[in-house]
Amino acid sequence: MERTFVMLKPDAVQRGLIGEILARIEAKGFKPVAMKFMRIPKELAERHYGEHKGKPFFPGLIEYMTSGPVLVMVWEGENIIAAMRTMMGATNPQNAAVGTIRGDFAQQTGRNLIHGSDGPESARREIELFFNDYELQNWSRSLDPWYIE
Ligand code: DAT
Ligand code: MG
Repeated sequence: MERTFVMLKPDAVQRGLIGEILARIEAKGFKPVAMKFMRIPKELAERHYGEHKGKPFFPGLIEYMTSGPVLVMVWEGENIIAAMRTMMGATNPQNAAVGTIRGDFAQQTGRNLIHGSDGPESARREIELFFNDYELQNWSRSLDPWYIE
């Protein structure tokens, strides 16, 4: 089963959208593997977004991501990396479809509420960056067969 790294960014926390967003992910049937409420140190934010270093929006992005607490998580499910990206919607909320998290709740790229890994490589890298092995729970739910045949 595939795993992905998800983060509710400082604006999601400040706006009181944690419950709303988690309800969507949970209702989909995805399984939580790890969760941590934390303030990201600058160096960690820079490593996480390393691919964007040097771009004009990078300093603002790091300032935003370190401006308050975030909820970092690992979730598990069928094809979950792509599925979470679909549920999140486009990076620019103005292009995000209605029914997606960014499409329903956000207006600007610089305040787009949520991060999700964009592929298996980045999922592995990001999970390792934020979590130790003992923080990742391998567990089974009695309802699992009602989500996955
Ligand atoms: P995503 O978060 O959808 O994976 P990304 O990896 O291209 O998008 O960019 C990471 C974050 O950086 C994005 O969520 C918000 C910020 N960002 C990207 N492009 C931006 C831009 N043109 N202006 C401002 N912020 C931007
Ligand atoms: Mg990305």
